Amino acid sequence: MSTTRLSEPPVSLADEAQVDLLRRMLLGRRFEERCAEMYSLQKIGGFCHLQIGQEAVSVGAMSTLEPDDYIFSSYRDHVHAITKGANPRRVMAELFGRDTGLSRGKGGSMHLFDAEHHMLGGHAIVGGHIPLATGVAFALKYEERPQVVLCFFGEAAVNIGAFHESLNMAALWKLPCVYICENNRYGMGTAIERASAIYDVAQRACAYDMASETVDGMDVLAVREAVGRAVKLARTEHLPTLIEARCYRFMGHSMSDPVHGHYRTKEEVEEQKLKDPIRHHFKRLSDRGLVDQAGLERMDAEARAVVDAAVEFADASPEPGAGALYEDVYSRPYGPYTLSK
Ligand SMILES: Cc1ncc(C[n+]2csc(CCOP(=O)(O)OP(=O)(O)O)c2C)c(N)n1
Ligand SMILES: [Mg+2]
Repeated sequence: MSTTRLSEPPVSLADEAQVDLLRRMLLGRRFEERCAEMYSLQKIGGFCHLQIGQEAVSVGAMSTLEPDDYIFSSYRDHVHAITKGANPRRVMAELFGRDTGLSRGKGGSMHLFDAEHHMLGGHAIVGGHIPLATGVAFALKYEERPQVVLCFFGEAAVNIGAFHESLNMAALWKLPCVYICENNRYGMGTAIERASAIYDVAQRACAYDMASETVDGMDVLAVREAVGRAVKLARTEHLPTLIEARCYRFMGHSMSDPVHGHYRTKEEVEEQKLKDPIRHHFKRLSDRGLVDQAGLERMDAEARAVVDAAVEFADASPEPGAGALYEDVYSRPYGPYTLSK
């Protein structure tokens, strides 16, 4: 039994769609930069984990999806939610704890949910959402639906028991789930080498005879191609895949952590910033004459305008009233959420 590299050909992408990947990463980056600013102004409370540096994973992976496919994310979820279609205004309002937020301000940064766009969280417990994603994949197959599930998590989650139980079931029952490990090398301040018996996360799939692939997570097109192959396998044959996207976060673990702390050097962070996925993709596109500096600046201005509007909307929104404490506590009266809805 060995780790398999999937053999489907790359998913081709029109030039305009390649430019769109740049646009989406830029929006994610600008959104997160404003989150950092708003956090320091105490507009955002609680925890706040930024994805700056890792945008190629969420944007590349989700570019392979149909709008009604499902995703799950960890607490580092802002860019995942926006890329899946959540309105940036409602995401920012959720971070501000306002009534107009995605979950009416009750979830906050780590628990972004958007049922309309099939974004099923935002989960703060490391690895806790992996069985949930597996369960949704089971439901999709059981209900003979064509959708697939993408489940994003960090590399620290692969040492959690639920990860192994989920991959075993997904392989055994042939479930349409793509497990995407965003391996940014650190779980808080602990390097993977200090926490894991093996560092090659994709190898874990061998134990379940599951297809797997390691991909450069700083390259949006490489991510798109790898996830595209896995999504096709899930959709057509109901087969799961484990993807390891090797990436790097440029910020600290959360807003309460310094950028490099004692666990990594300034030099390491600076060296990784040279691989900035946005700069890398822009260079590729400009070398091909698809975008020039002026085009990039226009796109940037658009992204900043969306984020400005999101902040303005959130700031002007009311806080939830006291009565909200008693609302949305129980699910609908006819029993659990059903995908058939
Ligand atoms: C079960 C559980 N244990 C510990 C924590 C505390 N914790 C929060 S984030 C984190 C690190 C997770 O790292 P990783 O999975 O690599 O994701 P990243 O933060 O790098 O995106 C830990 C240990 C938690 N939230 N849940
Ligand atoms: Mg990590």
